[in-house]
Amino acid sequence: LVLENNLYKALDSHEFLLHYQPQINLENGQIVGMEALLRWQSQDLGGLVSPLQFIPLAEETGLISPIGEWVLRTACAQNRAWQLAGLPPLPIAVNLSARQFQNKNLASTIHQILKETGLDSQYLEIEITESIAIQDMNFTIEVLHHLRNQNIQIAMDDFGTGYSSLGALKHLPINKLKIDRVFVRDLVRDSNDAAIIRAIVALGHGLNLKVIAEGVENLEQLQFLKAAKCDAMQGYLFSKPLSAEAATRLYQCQY
Ligand code: G
Ligand code: G
Ligand code: MN
Ligand code: NA
Repeated sequence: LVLENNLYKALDSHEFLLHYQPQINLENGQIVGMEALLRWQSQDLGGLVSPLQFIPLAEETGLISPIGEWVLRTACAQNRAWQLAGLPPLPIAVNLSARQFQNKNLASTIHQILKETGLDSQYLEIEITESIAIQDMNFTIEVLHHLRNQNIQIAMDDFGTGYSSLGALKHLPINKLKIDRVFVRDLVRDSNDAAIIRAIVALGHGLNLKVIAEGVENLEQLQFLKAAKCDAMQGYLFSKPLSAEAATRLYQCQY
């Protein structure tokens, strides 16, 4: 209940912020995108609260709707600011929760935010999970087509941990698979994980999708992924999620 009361106040008191984690092309080492990750700097709770702790509550209370809009607007505005500063344009990835995805106004909300911020739609990437996608397949396909028709990029997050059948994947208008970090974690020691990653890369490329691996923490993992022809990676090895200022510095010094 304390958490709930605090969450109500958090938007008005500007306690939310975004961190940004770079995504790296495995062939040339360049930044190819940024993922926006929500943080709550709570006065009353005395520190940074993880989205794992408050997204479920935000969903239950309906607060996810204004919070989610704030995330989309802030991420798009930041990306536009980077472009206006002369940095090479990159997509910014934003995570969507289940309830946000079910909101009938999602496509028009996003359209409005892109217009407001002046960001070209090709530089916004929406991340959804398999569990969100399979809740109502026909609805999911319809929403994703709406977004794709606006030229927004779609990534399937945490790929491999959910239930989406390969048949479902065939019908989803997506651009990218994000290999969940559970497969990356032990891939050097566990030949099953290694085999699963090779299979996901082959599957993705066969379907004309980009494939990115999450949770890359060491050079052995990086080398394996490179050899497996995975397109990109994200993880502590290159960078943790960074404040807007730190992400900007990193972005600037790469180009
Ligand atoms: O960044 P971190 O590891 O703390 O994120 C924990 C979880 O919270 C991840 O599953 C991530 O996808 C999710 N998350 C981070 N930011 C957002 C957000 O803006 N919206 C939603 N719905 N989930 C987010
Ligand atoms: O569910 P999603 O993929 O959106 O979650 C992304 C989360 O993973 C981020 O919140 C980030 O904090 C976390 N993360 C990013 N890189 C690494 C990593 O190399 N190792 C671990 N353990 N977590 C990571
Ligand atoms: Mn994500
Ligand atoms: Na993920």
